[in-house]
Amino acid sequence: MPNPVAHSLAVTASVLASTAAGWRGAMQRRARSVATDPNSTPLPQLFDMEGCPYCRVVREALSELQLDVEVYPCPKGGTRFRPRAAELVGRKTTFPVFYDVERGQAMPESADIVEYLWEHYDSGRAVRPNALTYATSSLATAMRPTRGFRARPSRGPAQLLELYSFEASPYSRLVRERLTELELPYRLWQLAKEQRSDIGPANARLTLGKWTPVPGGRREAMIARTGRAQVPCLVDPNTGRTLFESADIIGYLESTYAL
Ligand SMILES: N[C@@H](CCC(=O)N[C@@H](CS)C(=O)NCC(=O)O)C(=O)O
Repeated sequence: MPNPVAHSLAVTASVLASTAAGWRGAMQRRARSVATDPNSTPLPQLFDMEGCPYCRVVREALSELQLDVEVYPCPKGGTRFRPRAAELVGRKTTFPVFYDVERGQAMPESADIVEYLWEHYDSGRAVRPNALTYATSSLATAMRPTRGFRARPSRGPAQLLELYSFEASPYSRLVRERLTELELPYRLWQLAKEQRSDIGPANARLTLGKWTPVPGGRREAMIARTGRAQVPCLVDPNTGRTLFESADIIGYLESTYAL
């Protein structure tokens, strides 16, 4: 388990990171909510690192589009998935790299990826990140300058882990940093807010009266599967564990996969 004081400071820095980036990637922006489908395959693949501002811009779009992906972390010094990213692009590449498995199309360059995502997954709307998007994303990285960038020794899981998250979630960021550093691949289930009453921590939602999830939406599906609608939530099919608290998840990843 991380030291509680250090963890609280990390959460504060992560809140500042999300604030710097204008809380992009907190609300879904599709015309309507799309339910998560654990059986939908093949999912697109993202080769990224949590601390990279260019990768963040892509992950924000993925959250807002509610597009679930497989994430293959490629931290600096990482050896597990970097070769595959280079093979897909056909040369040494920068990150992020997005691979649309269904269409057999791989691409680097965050602005091109974001444009592609909105065009192909949201009925053709043209959205391209601008200078302000990148400046604020870089500011978010500056709040956690040493995390989610460099590879550390780890053992790889036989099956992909699963993470419920949305890009602006400060607690989820801390978990994604560890997943990056330990080069642990995961299915990312998007849980961006679907309605105003989803805003706020899971135990203190900004709603008067009883909170109910959007019918047929992602929170409803998550509750049916895990019993709660709260991020981060890590499901590890390798051990059968489901964990909800960021400190517990980080402790679990360290003790199970770090070397
Ligand atoms: N113009 C590119 C820039 C991407 C970029 O420079 N990414 C850095 C990480 S933040 C990178 O891949 N560096 C080389 C490396 O890590 O091997 C984009 O928008 O995607």
